[in-house]
Amino acid sequence: MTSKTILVTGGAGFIGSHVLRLLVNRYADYSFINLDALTYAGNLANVADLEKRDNYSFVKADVTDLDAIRKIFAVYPIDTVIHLAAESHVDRSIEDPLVFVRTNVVGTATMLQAAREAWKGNFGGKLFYHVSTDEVYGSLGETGYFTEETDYDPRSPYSASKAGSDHLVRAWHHTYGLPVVISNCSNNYGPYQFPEKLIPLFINNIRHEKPLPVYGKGLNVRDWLYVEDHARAIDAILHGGRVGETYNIGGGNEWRNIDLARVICRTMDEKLGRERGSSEELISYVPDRAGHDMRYAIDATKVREELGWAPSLQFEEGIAKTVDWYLENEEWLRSVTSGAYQDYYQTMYQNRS
Ligand code: NAD
Ligand code: TDX
Repeated sequence: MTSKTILVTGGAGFIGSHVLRLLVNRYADYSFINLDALTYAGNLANVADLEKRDNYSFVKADVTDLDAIRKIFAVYPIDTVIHLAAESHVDRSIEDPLVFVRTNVVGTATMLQAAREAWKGNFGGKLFYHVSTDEVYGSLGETGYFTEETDYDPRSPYSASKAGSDHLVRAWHHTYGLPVVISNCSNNYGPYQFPEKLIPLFINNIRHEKPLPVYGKGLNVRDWLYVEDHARAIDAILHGGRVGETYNIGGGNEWRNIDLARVICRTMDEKLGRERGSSEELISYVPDRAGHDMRYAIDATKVREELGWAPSLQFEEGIAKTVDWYLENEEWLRSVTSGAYQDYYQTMYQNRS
């Protein structure tokens, strides 16, 4: 296998840290540069186990800073970019949309332009891999699935900014010939996810016997995938995906939020030795998210048939592993939920209680 120098953006975040862990361990002859601005969502503790590895280094930089990105391309012989850096939380995008446009739209254009300049039309062996979301396709009713041909119909500032970034990636491909690949994945869960997202938020709240804020009637449906399975799919696409193509990745694992909340409650009762049913009493219905997409569901036939990828974990197993990890890593949870997180929680949930 030819050696590679891979720039991973957003590698101190949730999914990026798992992608790096998988690739750094699997490909000793590749070099990895983790580029991250270390926003509230980025945490070097997420990649502490990689710090001393010979094939890994970290650079603090902002993806919207063209000069800084140019310098990184000038220093390292980068031939592959895996672009994950983004603002990723829908509720924050409703409160503060402009930072999503800046990071997700301007940041992606900046990365594309810096790669294009550095590679100077010499695109052999180069790849810009853009990591995106199923939310770009909009919202489904009770039936149907998102395929790679589904029209874009983003409805939140977050999903619109990710859709914008996907369009820019395709524009750099069609206009300048930049070799690109895009994957659009469903909801991820697992260790190191910031506790603003549903699953770690509920685990943390149950731990502290705080209310579990279920938006609306809890009937919205998401397709959940264990984060390590997403990382494996990214590896498969990195090595076997066709340039210019899009691949949808999903768990084939749809849950209504209220049913998912009950699974988390049951698992937590068992793990904490609490009386069965006690965590469910914490469920509290709160006013809905503005513009709340009803259902996401992915048709992952293409990645399965072309690249032989499939999720490896059953959901109950994935949830049990996730709960175990959060309970065993209370210090991590405490460190990310101190300080600014308290203000976030106050602002986000005060009008909902
Ligand atoms: P995250 O919020 O946990 O991590 C984002 C990372 O990007 C953080 O380390 C943060 O510091 C960094 N970052 C933010 N702004 C930056 C900037 N301006 N410059 C450099 N770094 C910056 O996000 P995540 O959940 O790991 O998502 C990673 C990617 O995967 C995103 O592009 C997201 O849209 C996509 N995605 C996420 C999910 C999911 O369920 N979490 C599903 C599908 C796709
Ligand atoms: O407190 C909550 N209560 C609640 O009912 C929170 C935080 C969420 N929810 C609902 C909203 C959604 O229907 O749970 C569902 C999941 O919410 P999030 O964890 O915020 O994820 P979602 O909005 O579906 O988006 C996620 O999946 C796609 C990621 O955050 C995105 O980055 C990814 O692109």
